[in-house]
Amino acid sequence: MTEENLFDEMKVALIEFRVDPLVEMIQAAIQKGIPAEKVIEVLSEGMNVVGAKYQAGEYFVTMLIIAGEVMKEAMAVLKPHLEGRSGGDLGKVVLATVAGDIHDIGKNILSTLLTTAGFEVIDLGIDVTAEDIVEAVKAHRPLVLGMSALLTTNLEQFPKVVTLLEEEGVRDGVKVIVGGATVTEDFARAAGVDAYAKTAVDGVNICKEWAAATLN
Ligand code: B1M
Repeated sequence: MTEENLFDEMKVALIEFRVDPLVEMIQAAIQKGIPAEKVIEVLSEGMNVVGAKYQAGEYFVTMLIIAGEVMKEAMAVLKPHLEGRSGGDLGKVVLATVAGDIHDIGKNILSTLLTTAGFEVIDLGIDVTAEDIVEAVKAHRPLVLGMSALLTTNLEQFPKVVTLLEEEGVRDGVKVIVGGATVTEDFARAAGVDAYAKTAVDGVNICKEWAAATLN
């Protein structure tokens, strides 16, 4: 089977919630030497198809929940294969899914990748208010604040947090990065954050650049 065929089959297994074949294909991909990060990218594309099917009325909310569980099983298989180091010596990152939003799969992937890259991650979880996010920044003084949002109705939380960081006098001390399926570069720029990342891998690379600039 070619890599492209394997990736297509993986997406189909995810979309049809067939966990065992998906796990077998992930293991086959790893054995072929395909990086775990690439598999995450492929599965994320599969989740977008699940979302499109939901939007088209073909899938219901229960199916979104099941897809989320299948994705978590896949991540458990991939986690040991993510390249990494430990120690958190690249700096602290505070992460949160914004208020009103409970989507956490992308945030959790980012958290795992940041940890294996050498960051210390303080994960505030889901549905976190702007006030709590800013309190965490004041308490932990991280190098980076990362916010994830998947509902367009809740993207307004990004500028709200930025304004609050400014009001509390801590905006200059922290780099702010945002991401999530419905976030766009234009929206992120208008929200006053420092960076937008389309994928978790892009997000980690941006954080690494910031860490390097600070450590040099
Ligand atoms: Co919901 N959901 N959902 N959902 N869900 C979306 C987001 C949606 C786009 C589906 C659709 O209609 N096409 C839609 C939002 C529409 C919109 O606002 N424009 C939607 C909706 C409407 C809803 C509900 C309102 C449904 C309802 O109840 N009627 C409800 C809202 C609940 C709430 O939050 N208050 C809801 C609920 C759920 C579940 C709980 C059932 C489940 C989430 C389970 C969980 O997270 N534990 C779920 C799921 C699974 C999805 C879809 C299908 C998949 C999301 C996902 O996990 N993708 C999603 C469709 C889609 O995304 N296209 C959808 C895989 C994940 C790896 O991708 O999180 O984007 P993502 O992360 C990527 C990148 O974006 C990036 O890295 C990751 C990997 O590269 N990234 C970052 C993410 N955060 C980052 C932060 C960074 C950097 C990169 O820096 C800080």
